[in-house]
Amino acid sequence: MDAKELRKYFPILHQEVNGHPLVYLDNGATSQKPIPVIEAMDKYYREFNSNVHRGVHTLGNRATDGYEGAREKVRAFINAREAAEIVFTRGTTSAVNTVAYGYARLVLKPGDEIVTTLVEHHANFIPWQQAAKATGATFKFIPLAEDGTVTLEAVKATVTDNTKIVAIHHISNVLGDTTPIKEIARIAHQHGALLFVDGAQGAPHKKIDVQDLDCDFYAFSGHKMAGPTGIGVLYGKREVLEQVEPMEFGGEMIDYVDMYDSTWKELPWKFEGGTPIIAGAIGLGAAIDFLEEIGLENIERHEKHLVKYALEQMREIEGLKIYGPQQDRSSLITFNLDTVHPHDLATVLDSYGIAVRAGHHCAQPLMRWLNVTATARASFYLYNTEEDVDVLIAGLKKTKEYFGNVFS
Ligand code: 7TS
Repeated sequence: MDAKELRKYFPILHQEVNGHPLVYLDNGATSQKPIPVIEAMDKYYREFNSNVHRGVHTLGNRATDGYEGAREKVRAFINAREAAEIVFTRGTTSAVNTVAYGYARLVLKPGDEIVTTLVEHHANFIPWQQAAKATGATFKFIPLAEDGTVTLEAVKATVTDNTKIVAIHHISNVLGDTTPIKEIARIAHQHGALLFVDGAQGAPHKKIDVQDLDCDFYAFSGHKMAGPTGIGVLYGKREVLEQVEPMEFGGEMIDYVDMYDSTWKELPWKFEGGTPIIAGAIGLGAAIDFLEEIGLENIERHEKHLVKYALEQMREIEGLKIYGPQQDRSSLITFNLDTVHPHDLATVLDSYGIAVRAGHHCAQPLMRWLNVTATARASFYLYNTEEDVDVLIAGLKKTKEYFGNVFS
């Protein structure tokens, strides 16, 4: 895999920001889009824009084929058993809410438990917290190891026969750790609980096989994996999704509507009320083709190399603190530099054309656990290079020098 070669497909990368070539290291927030994705959506709007599942006219059929074809691409991408197990959502956030509202809030009762961790992104935290509050269920946390990772011993010690849902990240957007999903699924299932996996930082960076992982749900967002914003995926095992009620009612999702009651379409359409995200799904399908052409294994290897390359140099910078596991990290590095506020750090880096994220990363409970208010984060994707890392390191050194001079 040649990252430099791949950059050709991403027009946005070829620009200057503040007089410097753009170094985009905010892929954890959203990734850039390659030409085939932009063109697939453009083609839909120019050539066969139409609503889906409705008519018999030619454009409508082409749009339906494009939309349902994308669902099949997602199915193959994560090796789901059938396309009916792939629900299109707006993103990870709406996928979690679909299950929190359509299942947790309807079936949980006092005494039941939802088990999660303090590492979760708010998207995989607040919907469960509020479902627990609404139902009287207990909201429980798996204790973290010193470096913030989740050990199987801790999972075993937390999950009980009262646990109904375990909700956990696959890869953390702050710590970059990978949780042992397959083993956690085994523990959850031994206790009769369902496992919901937040794969927002998993699916873009790693080959996912939901049958092998044996999770009950797996959620991810198109925009973090070279696809467009506004489209995401809720995977669920058929027998589990059958038990989830739709939370959006209206057109497209019904079977039969009577004066005082209605019935729903079969899976997955009962969850896709209203005109669906047609262009988004087509764009996501093109993104999947693009990623598969490169190979998820190659992408993962490339990113791990960049993280290792960056970590080696970052460890040399005095006063730079890195959060999360020191080994076995996925595609991102979260850090703080001396007492420089991460927003100031990100602002100085931006003046050199380097885009990193600063803030609480939608993980306030984790920030509190880490005893910080905010951090900076550099997150990589397939088009980042060693040169990008070199520019980041030089930027960090200049920032240190700048603030050192200001404060001394
Ligand atoms: N879960 C994780 C682990 C995430 O990293 C994010 C977004 C979400 C859920 C929510 O995804 P959405 O597409 O529904 O918004 N993470 C980030 C981030 O780290 N910086 O900006 C968004």
